[in-house]
Amino acid sequence: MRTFTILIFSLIAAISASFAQPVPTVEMNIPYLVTFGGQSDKSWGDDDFCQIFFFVVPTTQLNPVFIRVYDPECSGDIDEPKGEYNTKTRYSVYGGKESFSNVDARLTDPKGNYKSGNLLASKVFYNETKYDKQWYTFGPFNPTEGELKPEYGGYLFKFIIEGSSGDDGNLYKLFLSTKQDANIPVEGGNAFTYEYTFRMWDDPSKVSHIYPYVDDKVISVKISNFDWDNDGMIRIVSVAKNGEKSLISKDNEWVSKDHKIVESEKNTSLDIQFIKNKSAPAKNNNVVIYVRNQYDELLPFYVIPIGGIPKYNYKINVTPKK
Ligand SMILES: [Ca+2]
Ligand SMILES: [Ca+2]
Ligand SMILES: [Ca+2]
Repeated sequence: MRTFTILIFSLIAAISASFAQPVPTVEMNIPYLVTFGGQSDKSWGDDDFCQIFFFVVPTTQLNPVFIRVYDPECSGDIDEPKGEYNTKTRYSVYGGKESFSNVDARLTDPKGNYKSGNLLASKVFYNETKYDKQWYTFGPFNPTEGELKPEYGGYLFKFIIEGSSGDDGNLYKLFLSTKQDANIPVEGGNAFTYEYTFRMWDDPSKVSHIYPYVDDKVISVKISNFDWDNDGMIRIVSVAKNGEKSLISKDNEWVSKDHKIVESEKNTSLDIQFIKNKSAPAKNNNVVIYVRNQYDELLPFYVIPIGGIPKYNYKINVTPKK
């Protein structure tokens, strides 16, 4: 009976293409995540040479899961060289108690005990051409090896990407899969981070999106971004905001701006849009972004936005005149 149940779950997962968990997703329209080697120049667009994602595996997932990385090495056409490719990138998977709960795991900078929890798998990639434009698979992981956090959707797996050495930019994508050798989404799965470092498209007509979740205690958000290279604008669309502009950074600088959150935006996601400069688009633009609430707590960015992609609702925004 148990085998039969597992089989049914697998079938459901296999046909649920709408629950895709590529990171970044198609909707986000972000070409690649990026992590630079540990001796890189920060002005190339990565402030700390480290990225942390949490994969969410619902408790209904009984079969093992895999974390797959596209183009894990740093060489070839996709990546960003400075001189010769000499960058090493370490990918590590953590689960168990404290892997998420430890506060150090949820900071903008890799400090303290951010590698908390049980190390489940780890591998360093250099410039091996056999992994160029290929997928590498971590796992299998039993869902219960993650840290159980029902309020975040199930078992959480921490995935740390660190540029251990070198000075080049490693571009890559991720996928939470039920299969070792294919990208088959986990039904009801998701992924989130507290700080994104990603590559923008060169094509000025392409708009990228990220979706911070605003819970019911948020009354204002502070959006911070690094090294945007003056490339157009960053704006917010939500149920109550129709393209409210945030501040944009120049080369190698951080800027922040506060935005008020209204009642109707609570328990929804914001759509932060990255719109390139049409006449002078920046090339190879890497950018870092995070969002804090009025308590200075970081907001999670879910790849599949909680409550869906927000649409501006004109009626909500009309405030009656006194
Ligand atoms: Ca180099
Ligand atoms: Ca790469
Ligand atoms: Ca940049």
